[in-house]
Amino acid sequence: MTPTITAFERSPDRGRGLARDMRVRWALEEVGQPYEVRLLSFAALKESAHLKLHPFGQIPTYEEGDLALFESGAIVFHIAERHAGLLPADAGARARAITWMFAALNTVEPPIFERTIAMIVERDKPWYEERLPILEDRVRVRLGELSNRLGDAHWLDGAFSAGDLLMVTVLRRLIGSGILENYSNLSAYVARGEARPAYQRAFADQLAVFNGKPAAVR
Ligand code: GTB
Repeated sequence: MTPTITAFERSPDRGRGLARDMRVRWALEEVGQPYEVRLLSFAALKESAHLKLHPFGQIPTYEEGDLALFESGAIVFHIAERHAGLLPADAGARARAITWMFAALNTVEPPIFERTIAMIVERDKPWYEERLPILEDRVRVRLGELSNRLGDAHWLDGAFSAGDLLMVTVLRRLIGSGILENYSNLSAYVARGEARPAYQRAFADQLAVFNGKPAAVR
């Protein structure tokens, strides 16, 4: 059965692949699972039809027959569990890859997201100039730790996994910030993820939505 995901009809990132449908698209491309996309306006996110699928009125969602999921991490995990290619077969390696999925979403993404939100909604507040360096320091602490662990390795734990997929999408939020660029191994890690053919296809498809061009037929 072909799954359907939801994405922004008009992403505020202008097709830079920063919205969280990108990680789901990428996972589906990695495992070779075709999918359909239902595009939603901001108003439609908060309408009852969508709220039945997503209690918080957000994208992405994932529908496959009777199954409806929300939360990009849970969706990527579901895809990785049902298809080969995103989680190792060995039980220990699989548990470690899942650990990296949680680390990406629970430990690395929060300080990055907090910085982004502050830059969007607090820019005109009197505390902004004082608060931003504090938030950026928290990001640097996490990146330093992650950089130390990655070292010269290509991926976080052996072969590319769903943990890397999520971590790369989380770190991409910092491209151009001048922060990520201080960690050359992390910049190279992100570039390695972006160079994967599955990533390229997913990126082109979400960009085609923004450009109003039809997605490639495969
Ligand atoms: N924890 C949830 C998950 O991982 O699925 C969070 C989902 C989420 O934040 N969805 C956002 C959304 O639907 C889109 S991705 N927001 C609308 C709303 O809450 O009303 C977040 C996002 C949005 C835009 C950019 N951008 O333009 O750069 C980047 C990321």
